[in-house]
Amino acid sequence: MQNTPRGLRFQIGLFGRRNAGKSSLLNAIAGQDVSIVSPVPGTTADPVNKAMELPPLGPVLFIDTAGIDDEEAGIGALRADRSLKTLDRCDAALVILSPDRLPDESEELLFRKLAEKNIPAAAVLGKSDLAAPIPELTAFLEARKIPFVSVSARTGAGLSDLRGLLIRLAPEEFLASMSMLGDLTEHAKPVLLITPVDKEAPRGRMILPQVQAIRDVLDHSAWCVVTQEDLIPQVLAGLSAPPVLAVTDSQVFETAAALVPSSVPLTSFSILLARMKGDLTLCAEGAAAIRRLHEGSRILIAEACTHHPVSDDIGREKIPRWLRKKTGVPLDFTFVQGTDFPSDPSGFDLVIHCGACTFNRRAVLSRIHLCREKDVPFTNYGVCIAELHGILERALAPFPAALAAYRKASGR
Ligand SMILES: Nc1nc2c(ncn2[C@@H]2O[C@H](COP(=O)(O)OP(=O)(O)OP(=O)(O)O)[C@@H](O)[C@H]2O)c(=O)[nH]1
Ligand code: SF4
Ligand SMILES: [Mg+2]
Repeated sequence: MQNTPRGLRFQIGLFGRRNAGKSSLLNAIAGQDVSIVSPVPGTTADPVNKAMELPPLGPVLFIDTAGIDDEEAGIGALRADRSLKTLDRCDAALVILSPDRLPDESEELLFRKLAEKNIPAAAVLGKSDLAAPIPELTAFLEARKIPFVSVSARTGAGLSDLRGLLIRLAPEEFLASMSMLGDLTEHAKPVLLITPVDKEAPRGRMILPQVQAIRDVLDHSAWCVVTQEDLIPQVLAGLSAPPVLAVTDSQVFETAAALVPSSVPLTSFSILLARMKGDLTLCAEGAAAIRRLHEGSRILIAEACTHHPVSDDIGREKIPRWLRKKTGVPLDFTFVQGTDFPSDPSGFDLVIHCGACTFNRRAVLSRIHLCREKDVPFTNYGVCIAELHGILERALAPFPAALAAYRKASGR
């Protein structure tokens, strides 16, 4: 992910007066000393970039800047000016404020510029270990609809709220920028798509994930062959080179795994959707928690829409049945739909979420974040079913980070 081009990273500027604690905040988020910190105002003279992976959001770039209040004739004013110019490459801005006073002129100007440029912004009330925010300040921010969090870079308090806030600030283009499988294709090379046409398949058409996959292959100037599972050997024999990737419907994964050579990366449509909609690495890590379930473990099964359960419903019946079979013990299930997702999922041993086709990625990431902050493993139907059928390891092969997280969480 360190190789992600800068343009595909969510770029977040850290702004504020000198000594506000901008560099300390960056170091606290990064968990390492990236930017120099000192009690001397004006320590950061030039913008400092730090690219990192911020789960569950993905690749981000923080830009630490010089204080906007530096009025020292010449160099100081130039630094402040350069900080404001940094705004032009920010997708979002965090303004680090002192909690014990109202914003001064330089900070008000900054908020005005952010609004003019339409840059999503939030306030970070820093050094919360030293002072609580005064009511006038919170009223000022609420009146301007500027979201805020209290954070201490020294103790780490509030960093988790800050990560949640960044999910809310992230632009839609960034959240929706992940392609379904384009990054796994190669120019002019084939991809094999395996789609059974059984009685559950809709008559006369393909389902959306299959159509999306074909479109994505075409968008990336690759090509694909679509087949049912029984013709895999003939299709492979007819290709002059092996496919760079094979994607199968989960229902026939075992057959596909037996027929597609192990040298060809094989995954499922639902794994690709889990990656596109949420965070595959965290879902894979979460699925490893299935092995740790014990008698009476509490499992939350959450669906994003409020459809009426059908007979042998996947969420209400199939997954609970497979989980009981796998663990061999009675388990305690709770089912929620729509907006009933708990604001505090602590107490659950595992959360299994549906594919969330009615949600955008931001909503899924917010739920993942909520669980992560409470140390509750989170996975989704597709990844959970792959684990229950013993195929997750192979299906994760094209995603080394997710595979490594899964193996580590499984104690292997
Ligand atoms: N107690 C406490 N001190 C903090 C915190 N954050 C920063 N500081 C202190 O505040 C001072 C300034 O911190 P910096 O992170 O260098 O501030 P900055 O905004 O980057 O400052 P410039 O680079 O000079 O603009 C240092 O002495 C830090 O140790 C915090 O959360 N709590
Ligand atoms: S995957 Fe879509 S249709 Fe299925 S339960 Fe979730 S939101 Fe509803
Ligand atoms: Mg600094």
